[in-house]
Amino acid sequence: MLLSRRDFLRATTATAVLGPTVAATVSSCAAPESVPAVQFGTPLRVPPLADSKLEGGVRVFSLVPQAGKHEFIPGKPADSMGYNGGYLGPTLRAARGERVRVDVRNQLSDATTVHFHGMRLPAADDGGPHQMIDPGGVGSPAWAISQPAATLWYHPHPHGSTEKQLSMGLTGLFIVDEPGGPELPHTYGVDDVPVIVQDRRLDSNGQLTLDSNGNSLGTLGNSIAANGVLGAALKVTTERVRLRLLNASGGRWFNFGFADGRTFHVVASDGGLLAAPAPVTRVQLSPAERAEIVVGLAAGEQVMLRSFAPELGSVNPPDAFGGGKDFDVLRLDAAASLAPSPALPATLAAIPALEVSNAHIRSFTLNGHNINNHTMDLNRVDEVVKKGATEVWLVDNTNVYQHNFHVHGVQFQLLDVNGNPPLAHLRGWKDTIPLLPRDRSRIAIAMPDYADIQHPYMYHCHLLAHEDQGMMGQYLATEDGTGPSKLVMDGMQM
Ligand SMILES: [Cu+2]
Repeated sequence: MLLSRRDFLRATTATAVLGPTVAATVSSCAAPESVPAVQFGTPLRVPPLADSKLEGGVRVFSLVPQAGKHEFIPGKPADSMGYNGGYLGPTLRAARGERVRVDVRNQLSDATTVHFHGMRLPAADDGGPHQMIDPGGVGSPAWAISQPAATLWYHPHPHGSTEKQLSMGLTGLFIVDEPGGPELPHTYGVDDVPVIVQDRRLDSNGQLTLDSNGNSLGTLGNSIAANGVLGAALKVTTERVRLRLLNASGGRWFNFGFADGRTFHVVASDGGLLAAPAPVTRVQLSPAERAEIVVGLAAGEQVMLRSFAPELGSVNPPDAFGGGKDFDVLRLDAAASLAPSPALPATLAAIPALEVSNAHIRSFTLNGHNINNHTMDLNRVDEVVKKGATEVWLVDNTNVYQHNFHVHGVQFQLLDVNGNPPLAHLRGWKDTIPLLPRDRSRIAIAMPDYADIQHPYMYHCHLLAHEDQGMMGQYLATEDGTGPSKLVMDGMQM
């Protein structure tokens, strides 16, 4: 399989045309002269837990997307966007079985949506590109939480400008709790700490910029932020700390580990706890993927959470495609004495394998920046599934560089990658899978429990530039698995 002409042009733009010197800065960490070297030691900011109120048994949250300012570089406030503040958003938190509603009041000057990534919920409440909220407008998605404890997240999904809105800071976490789970560190902000990792492209004035510089992956940042902080440090006061890692970058992949090579344990994937803690020295996350890890520290030590050059298969040249670079992310500073932590449980959760012997099988080919040779059409229904059914989707990346694949409204199980069983930390519930060059992966999906003949769910590459370019399709979940090939437009704000 050869590069398509378009991919070839993108690839050569990043290298041959610009020449090696410029190409090196496309994905360089140290680069532009404009961004000062980062000193680690700034306290990690922990997103506040969102306030909520109970209204007739419904837990109600309020999110206000708004423009603001955020200092990545001290003394140089950047124009930014956030929820209920200038950058990022509060952490929403609710338990399995609860009914929730999120009141969204859009104070941006652009239309937006709030998509609940990884949540099982009705398509009309999913916050995809059909649920646009105009400037000054209000949205009130509501649903019952019906899934296991997990680190989910929320972000905008306006078709064609998702990369821009996320890059400005519109990102937050939604933690689902489930009573009676295994004993893991769970004190928010103390030994259970969210870490939203993003590469940001900053200019010499500390302003956020979008500049793909011809790069096929979209904008690759020259700075690495943890919860919006460059050079962040976390004071650790317990023997073990749980980090909820989210790769909220537009196109960059991270390959997390510790500078001293220590072993740590992955305890949860995108959609919840693993069956058992998986000991690793690296965990690679493509954009939108999450991993919860537990790492042990000794009193008084410092250790750096680092992203090592990601393993991107045959991608070449690696720099132009987001590889080839190490980044320091977050320094862990252990206190002189540490409070005891519970031992890691031997087992975490039951994850029964989805029964796939009679499953309907669909194929999705990622070819260039399209899926099955279609780019996104907001009016076209690409697939119709039966609500509650189990299906097997075969996802085939024919490109010579990486993509990933996210399905809205569901969690799924990765069955195999090129015929091989997935790595241990990818064997739990997932909503986004990485696809290295030429990867063919099979996933078993428990389809949504909600039928709706009008409102579709999305599936797409979560590299935001690709998504914006239309590397996305739509599926309806209906009572009997049949439905129209065009959407019935009913009250949609397009
Ligand atoms: Cu892609």
